[in-house]
Amino acid sequence: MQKSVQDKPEIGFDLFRKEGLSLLGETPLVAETPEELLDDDTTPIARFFVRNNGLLPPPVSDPETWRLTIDGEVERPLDLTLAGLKSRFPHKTLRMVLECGGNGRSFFEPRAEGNPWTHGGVGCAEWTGVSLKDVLREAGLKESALFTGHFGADPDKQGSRAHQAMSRGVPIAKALEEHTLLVWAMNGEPLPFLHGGPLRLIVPGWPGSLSQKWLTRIWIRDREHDGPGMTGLSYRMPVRPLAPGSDGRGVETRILESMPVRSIVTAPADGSVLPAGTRSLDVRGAAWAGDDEVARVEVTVDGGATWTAATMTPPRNRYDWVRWQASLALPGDGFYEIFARATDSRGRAQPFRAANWNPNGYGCNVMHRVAVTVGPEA
Ligand SMILES: Nc1nc2c(c(=O)[nH]1)N[C@H]1C(S)=C(S)[C@@H](COP(=O)(O)O)O[C@H]1N2
Ligand SMILES: [Mo]
Repeated sequence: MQKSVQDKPEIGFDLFRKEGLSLLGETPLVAETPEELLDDDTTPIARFFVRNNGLLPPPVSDPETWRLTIDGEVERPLDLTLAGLKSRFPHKTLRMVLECGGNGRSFFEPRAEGNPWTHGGVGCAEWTGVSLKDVLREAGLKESALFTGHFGADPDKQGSRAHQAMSRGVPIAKALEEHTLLVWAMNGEPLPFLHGGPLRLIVPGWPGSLSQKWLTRIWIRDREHDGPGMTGLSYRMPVRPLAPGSDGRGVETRILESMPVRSIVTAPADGSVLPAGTRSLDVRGAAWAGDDEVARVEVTVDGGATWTAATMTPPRNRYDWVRWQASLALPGDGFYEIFARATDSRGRAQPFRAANWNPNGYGCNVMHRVAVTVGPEA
C-alpha cells in the first residue's frame, strides 16, 4: 500500500489543503492523484498533483510585488511586478492539462529511473494570466532569440539558493503560442504557493517541468537552454530506440516536446465490487493528447477482443482534456478488466504495453487498467 498524504501530517499538507493524494516523495515533495479522484471536469486544487524538484522557496508576504525579469536576446529587458503584469496585458482564462513528463513511468519494465508515477501525475485546471507572447512582444525579440530559459525561486534539494532546483526552456515557437501563459490564478483563486504562486508558467501539452513555478526570470537565449533538467538524459529521449534496461550512457538524445496521447478511467474505481446481476456498466474518464487532439476513446472489457466507442465532451479550448463516457454490456457476473484506449488526431493510439523504454522513463502511455467484480468476489 502506498502511503497516503493524510498519514503524513508532519509534512504540513493541511496547509496546502490536499486530500487523498498518494505521496511519492517527501523531500522534494511529490504526490500524485489516484485516477478515481480525477473525476471532475476541472480538477479541484485539493486534488491537483504536486511535483517539486527542490525545496520550497521562502513564503511570500505581498504577491503583487513579486518580480519577473525578461532578459537576454531582447531589445528591451523587462522588470515587471505581478501588479504591473496584471495591469499591462490582456487577461486570459484557459482550462488546460498539466502533466508530469514522467507520468506513467512505473509501468516500464525494467523499472526506469525517477518517481514511480502511475497515471496520476496530471490535472486539468483553469489557469488565469497573460500570454507570454504578449509580454515577449513588449520586450522585442531579437532575431537571435531561439529558446527560453526559465528560473524559479526554489532552492535545490540541498537547500542552496545559488543553484536552481530546475531550469528548463522551450524553442521560441512554443513560447509564442498564445496558450503559453504567465499564470497568477488557478480555478479562480490566487495561485496557491504549492503550485508556484504568486507566478508560474503554464506551457501546455509539453512536460510539466517546463511550467516553472515561483517564476522570477525568463532568459531569452540564442541556443538550446542548458539549465538543470535540460542536459544528459533529463527530459530527453534517445534519438534511436534503446533496448530495455540499457544505461543510455553516451547515446544521442533530443528534448522531449509534446506529451503522448493518454486516457484514464475515473469511474468506476479500480477494485470496485458491483451488485450481482449488474449487466450494464457506466464507465467515465478523461483523455488528452499533448499538442494534438483526441480523435476517439474506446473501451474494452474483454482484453481488446471487442471495443466500445466512448462519447466525448468537446474540450473548452485547445489543451483542455476531453471527458468521455461509455456504457458497456456485461455478459454475466464475474471479474472484468476495463481498458480505455485513446487515439490522437494523427492516428496514434495507446498501447497495452509500453515499447518506448528509455532510461529516465518518459512517455509511457500504456492504457489504464481498472478491475471490477460483479457479484460476490470469488
Ligand atoms: N520552480 C519549479 N518549477 C517547477 C518544478 C520545480 O521543481 N521547481 N517542477 C516542475 C515539474 S517536474 C512539474 S511536473 C510541475 C508540477 O506542477 P504542480 O506541482 O503545480 O503540479 O511543475 C514544474 N515546475
Ligand atoms: Mo514533472
